[in-house]
Amino acid sequence: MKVRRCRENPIIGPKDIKPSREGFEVVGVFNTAVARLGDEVLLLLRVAERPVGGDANTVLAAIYDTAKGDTILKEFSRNSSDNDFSDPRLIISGGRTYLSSISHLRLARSRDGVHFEIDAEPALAGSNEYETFGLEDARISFLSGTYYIDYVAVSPNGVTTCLASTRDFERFERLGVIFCPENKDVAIFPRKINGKYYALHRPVSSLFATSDIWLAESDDLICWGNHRYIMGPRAGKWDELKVGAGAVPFETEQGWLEIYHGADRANRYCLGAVLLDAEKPWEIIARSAEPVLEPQADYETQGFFGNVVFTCGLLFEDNILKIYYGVADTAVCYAEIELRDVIAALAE
Ligand code: MAN
Repeated sequence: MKVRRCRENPIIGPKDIKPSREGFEVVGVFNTAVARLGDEVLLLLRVAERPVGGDANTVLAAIYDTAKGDTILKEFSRNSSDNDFSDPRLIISGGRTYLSSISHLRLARSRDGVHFEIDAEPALAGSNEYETFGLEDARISFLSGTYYIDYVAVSPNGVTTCLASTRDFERFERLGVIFCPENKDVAIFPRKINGKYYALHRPVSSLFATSDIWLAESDDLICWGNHRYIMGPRAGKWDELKVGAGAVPFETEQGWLEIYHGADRANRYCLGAVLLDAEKPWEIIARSAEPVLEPQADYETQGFFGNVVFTCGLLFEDNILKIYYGVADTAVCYAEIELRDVIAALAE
């Protein structure tokens, strides 16, 4: 696959982001949504932060407290056998799972799509019982004049997907939980198909340890039904462990093109392509045998959680996929791939 990685990659890193409050440090900025507004490219970045101040004995984590209406700190002892820090993303303590960082969504603007001005304050941050562990991995779908933002809301109640809307990226309206636990990687199609809204989503079955892509339909973007299984991992391949929707699907002459992510048993995340029928998006026309983008550059293989490329959005312009993607749960990168190369890969 001919991938043109931006020479300035990573285009946004933790050092470019002002922490949302004193005493916090930004540990990652990644998995960004993208939209066009006028002649600007807008990103809704996932910014992951943690409190400064842990030491050899103690790990600190931040949690949004609904009763206090503020973020509080929780301490975990490194010396307790009850605490497990083996996955850098998680803290398992007394049988309960916490996140090692708390994420919010931050707006960034650019005219050239590569150099961004980043807001000093969050656009959307934890503020209710579904968001106490943060907001993650937004996707933006532009539907009849309104930008719909779906994002992962994390709390002890589970990993849910919520919806918000905006027309100007200044005022946001929260529209509540649209997919209950455990469900993330929701990508809403950017137009109605035969009178219905459609979304790809990724429910997880803990009993069978499955993480597959499903399709749902809706009349109002809030209530989703008629769920259909679309596709799952493929044994022995780069997407053998789990798959999830990545970017918002876009239309080509051949059908809807979806750039999704897949992980293998070593938790190496790559991007692949799947082509869905234009009128019946539950029908797969073709799926790429090999990844279209895989962790190869240093900034993709090394970082907070290495060997990860992960997209929540791209711009499809002039027959080019302009992909914004998170690397190693650490930074934001940009790459371009010609549509014809993706179509060729689907035919292999
Ligand atoms: C996974 C990863 C993390 C994320 C949690 C909760 O462990 O994607 O980055 O924080 O899920 O969504």
